[in-house]
Amino acid sequence: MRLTGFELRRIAMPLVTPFRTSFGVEYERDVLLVRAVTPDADGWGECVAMSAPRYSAEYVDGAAEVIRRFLVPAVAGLSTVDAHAVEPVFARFKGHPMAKAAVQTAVLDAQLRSAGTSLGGFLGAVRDAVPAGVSVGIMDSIPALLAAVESYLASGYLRIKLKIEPGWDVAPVRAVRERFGDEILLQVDANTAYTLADARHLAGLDPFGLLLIEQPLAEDDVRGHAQLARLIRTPVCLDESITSARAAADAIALGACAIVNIKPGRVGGYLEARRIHDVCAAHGVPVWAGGMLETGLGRAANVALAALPFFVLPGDTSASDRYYARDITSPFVLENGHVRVPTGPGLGVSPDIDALAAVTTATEWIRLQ
Ligand code: NPG
Repeated sequence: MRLTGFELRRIAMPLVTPFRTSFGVEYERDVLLVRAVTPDADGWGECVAMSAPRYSAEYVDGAAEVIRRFLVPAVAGLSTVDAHAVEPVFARFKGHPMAKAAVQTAVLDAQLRSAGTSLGGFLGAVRDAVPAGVSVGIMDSIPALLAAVESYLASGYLRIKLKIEPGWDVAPVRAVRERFGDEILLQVDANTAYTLADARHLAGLDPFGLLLIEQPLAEDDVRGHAQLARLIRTPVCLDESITSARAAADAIALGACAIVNIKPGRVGGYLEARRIHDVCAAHGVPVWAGGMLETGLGRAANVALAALPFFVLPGDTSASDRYYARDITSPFVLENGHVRVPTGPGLGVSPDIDALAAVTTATEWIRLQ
């Protein structure tokens, strides 16, 4: 494939409600979109870095800089470009998986649109719809939380994930169980907010039959997670710590996780995400698809990934209206608690020109030839 150039487009997407996690509150999603332009097709990649480096070391302005300064020139040096070819040239630059994933996904989308192949087909999807979970932010009060959970359950979400932090953990979980019963699929996500010294406190979640506790300890505390896993009954799931297929294999070997969250942005793209799926499947470790408040473009790709065989738990693959009143693509909607896997070429969805224009704050064109 020959590339004409890349467009970097910044968009500002207002969230329908503020989203609070243990690392901060988001009111608006600041998204960097990468468009790979070829004579045959355009491909899109969504960079999931946030405005500030609070989930991981990456942030949007930094990702844009890495893309224009290092990644695009690396692609320009290739004689033929495809998603596999960019991996080794990107590997020469340390870190920045979200920036790499955005460019690689744009290239992959262009390649698949030219070939008429869907991303799901390319990755090995085996389902035409995936079960949808929803992530519920930290709230100001238990009544506000219960009202939010009630409305998500009424919309049909099949699994609830509660964001937790010290001071907002056992009580909200207890309240949700008391109100909605033991049958609902319930899990929690700490985004690294605890230390191993909190093990006894976290064991207080044991009676509530949670599916999992996600990333209670620091990103680099894999051994701590292995120790914690022996002290609590709730299965430990890793997110931030799983930065590659090798990291997944190591964490599994250490007994640090019983379940893995896969986010392509965190691991450098969909090819590595697929490898993590395969490593986990080989070890019998279930996986599920994470989310990072993606627009329809990123969501389409996540939903395709979530249709792989070993994604056995519902993902953070919510409907578009969980986050956005108006998405930039045709919206993903819930159908019996499921989201349909796109079947068209590439991502299978394209941005609506008017919707995209309405949220664009900056564009930059980088010509390759
Ligand atoms: O449904 O897209 C979604 C968001 C799910 O809670 C969610 N994402 O830690 O997993 C996470 C969290 C997140 C959001 C992380 C934004 C980083 C940025």
